Amino acid sequence: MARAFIGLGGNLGNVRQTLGAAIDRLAGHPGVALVGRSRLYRTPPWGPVAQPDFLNAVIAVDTTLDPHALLDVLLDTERAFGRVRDGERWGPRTLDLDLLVHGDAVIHDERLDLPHPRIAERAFVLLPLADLDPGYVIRGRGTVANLLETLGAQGCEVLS
Ligand code: PH2
Ligand code: MG
Ligand code: MG
Repeated sequence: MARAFIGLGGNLGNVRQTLGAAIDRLAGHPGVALVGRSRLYRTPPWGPVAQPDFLNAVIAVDTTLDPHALLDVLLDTERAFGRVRDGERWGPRTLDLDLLVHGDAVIHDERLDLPHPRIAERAFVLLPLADLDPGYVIRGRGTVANLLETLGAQGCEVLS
């Protein structure tokens, strides 16, 4: 059994509803137990693409699935909620589920980079992660709380 953190985001359609339904679907998987759920944040788009604001959240799960099997469940869930992967990288989407951390797993292959390489630069990940586990140490970078203190909120605000 491993504790995993999953980032959720979206900026097309009724995102609040989509994120809630995606969490319910993931929690219903026999290999996944929902342990915690952050507040919801409205976040300015990060990256090179001009696009609407995102809603972002993070959930903590305990899972018997290995990282690649959990990734498959996340990709299935994205498809179930209308995600099409023909758009531009980092462009707008109905639902994005990112595996951020899976126990102690360190993986760099064509499908997975674990821990997720950009956690420490993104307030839209760190803020919801801090709701769940502010003392969590991002390998080689420090705790979530300390990283946030340096980075600031980058315009992200709590919705719920
Ligand atoms: N996801 C991206 C690109 N930019 N910006 C915000 N605020 N939130 C996201 O989830 C996000 C983004 C690609 O996955
Ligand atoms: Mg993403
Ligand atoms: Mg993604």
